Amino acid sequence: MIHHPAASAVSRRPRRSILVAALALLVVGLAALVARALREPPGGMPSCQPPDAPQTAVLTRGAAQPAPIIFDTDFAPDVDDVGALAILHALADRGEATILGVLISSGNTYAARAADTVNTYYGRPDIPIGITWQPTVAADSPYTLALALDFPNDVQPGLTAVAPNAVTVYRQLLAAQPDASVTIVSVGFLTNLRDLLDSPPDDISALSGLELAAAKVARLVIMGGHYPDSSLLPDGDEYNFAMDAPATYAVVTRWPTPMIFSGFELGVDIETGAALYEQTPPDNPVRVAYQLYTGGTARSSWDLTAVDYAVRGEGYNLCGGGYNEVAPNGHNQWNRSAVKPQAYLTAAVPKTQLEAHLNALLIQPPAVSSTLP
Ligand SMILES: [Ca+2]
Repeated sequence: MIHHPAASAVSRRPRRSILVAALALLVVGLAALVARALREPPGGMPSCQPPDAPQTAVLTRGAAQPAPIIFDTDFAPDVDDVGALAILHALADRGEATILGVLISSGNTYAARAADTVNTYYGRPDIPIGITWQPTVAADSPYTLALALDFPNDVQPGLTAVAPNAVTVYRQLLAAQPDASVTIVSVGFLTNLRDLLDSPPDDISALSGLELAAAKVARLVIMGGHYPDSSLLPDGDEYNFAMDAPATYAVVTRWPTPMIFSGFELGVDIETGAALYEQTPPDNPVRVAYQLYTGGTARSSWDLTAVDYAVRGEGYNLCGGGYNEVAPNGHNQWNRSAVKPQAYLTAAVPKTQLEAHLNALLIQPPAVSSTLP
């Protein structure tokens, strides 16, 4: 458990007069009220302020069914990325999502092939996959090698770039979609999205990356940060936001369409994956990844909650009335001094209910399984 820091000590002064003391108390009280109005204190007052009706309409305007999803993932350091991709396929099998592409934000050599293994297992072997060619985070993994080499996939082997450049794939995918239609779910580093924003017009599109995002992306759902304040975490560091902090800062401050954040605190105690070992076959690559990562237990569901919200939207509260203020070091804080088209998520139902729902998606057999010739 993470505990918020103790309330700061109130300094004591010699009593000059009751009037001075009363005035001081009044000033301190007013200052505290102003501070509380501008930003939520750690562990403090009502943490979730629902967005008003116009903001809610903006934040959910891209929630069409089935949701066209681009999945941006580090797919190496932790296993919840594999679970998130698995439930995205399960939701696609239920007719609730369309998977446009998978983009890898880590430099892990086998991540692209491992992701293609999961896509192939679920009968979608031709989903476009891109990977950053200039990774900030190399990212070792206990499972990508096994998923890449022991299962069917058709991403070419190699020790350098094994898949197209993520920025190129992003530009191709977005240029081909209707305006204001795409939901991007980012569950890793914001490296690719920063590089997309920085991309110039090219043969794919006459629009810059920033213009493409503004035109095509309805919503960006990000697993990253801690809400209402990352100072609740050790050193204020949430992994996804801290590992490529300049990219985090660039994306969260410059992204041109609505953003919804799923924070560390939402997924940490929603533990899923143990059902894979008993209720799915040994040749399920998702089960193998969880086994290799956890040794046979469950794992927190940070990335799964982001996908689940992006596709279904049910079971989560939107908390708005402000914006996500990110520092250049990746620390974040919900700031109520201005309202932007942004929100963070909290659970609207008991977390055990979300756990059961996510586990059911994880063990759902592929609707159509395909193997390579
Ligand atoms: Ca991740």
